[in-house]
Amino acid sequence: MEKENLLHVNPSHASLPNSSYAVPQLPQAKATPTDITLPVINHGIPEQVLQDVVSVSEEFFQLPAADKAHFYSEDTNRPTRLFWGSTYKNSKRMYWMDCLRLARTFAPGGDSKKEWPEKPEEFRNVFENYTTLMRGLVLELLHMLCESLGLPSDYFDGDQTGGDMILGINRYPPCPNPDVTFGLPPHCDRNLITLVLPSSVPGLQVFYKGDWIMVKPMRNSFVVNFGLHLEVVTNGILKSVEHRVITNSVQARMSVVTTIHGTQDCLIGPAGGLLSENNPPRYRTVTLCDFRRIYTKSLENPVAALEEHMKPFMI
Ligand SMILES: O=C(O)CCC(=O)C(=O)O
Repeated sequence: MEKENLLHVNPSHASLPNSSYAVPQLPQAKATPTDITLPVINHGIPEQVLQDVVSVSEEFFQLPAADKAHFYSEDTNRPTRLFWGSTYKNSKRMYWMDCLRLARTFAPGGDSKKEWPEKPEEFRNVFENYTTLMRGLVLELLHMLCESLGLPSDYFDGDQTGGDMILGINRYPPCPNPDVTFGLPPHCDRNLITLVLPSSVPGLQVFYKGDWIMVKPMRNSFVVNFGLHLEVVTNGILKSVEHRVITNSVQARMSVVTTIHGTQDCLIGPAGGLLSENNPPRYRTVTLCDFRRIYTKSLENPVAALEEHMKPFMI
């Protein structure tokens, strides 16, 4: 697989259809651990905004390689970068995807936009508007989750959500051999919560009760994945869902993934309000920075089940 080839590939998947969705029903979060993926519908983000996000993203990938080459980097510390074939530094395997990663800071005085692509012309404005709206939506969702769990609704306001918002604009070109090639391998998101804006081409699968279930793309909706940070804070009530992306040989697929992060030094541990004699803490409290370092290190060991990587944090 040539880097140059993937950087040249033109997307061919259908544009996002237009319609709206209904409100998510939270599971009985208080009662039992929950491992599901939620769709968010009636989210209030105008359809035109979503269409603009999809079209400028497609246009970006269609640019000549020379316009994209300087974004290409394998340095995982670079907040805005274009890469292909792998998400994990230590992985020896390559995957059938291109990704443009964008960081947006909401810290006073921060201006991450200046690092973003200037082409297509509308790119920066479209994503500045989108990330602002997405922050509002995510905070609202977190408030709802907290109410459903019996936590103060502002539990995640502040440093728990104070890190950069990281977007992954993923493009999976048609793959000549989908039977042996993943778009993305099975993984759990490490951050607090993720909202995926999928295209109409299926490909995202979640692991549920021993089977890989295809997530049916819903028009103008977001798929919500709970991250490991949320799993720890909820003491395992909201489990991070293992998911992967499969490829197909006919149509390119795109997804725009919004991830919410805490500040590096924020503490991740079970929320006191969820603990009791019958529900003692299942996870240790660590800084986000340590959580990421230890979890990433653990991924270097080839073990069977993903949940093994959470062992260093389990009590
Ligand atoms: O492409 C998708 O639908 C999901 C992508 C994903 O899981 C990720 O970027 O971590």
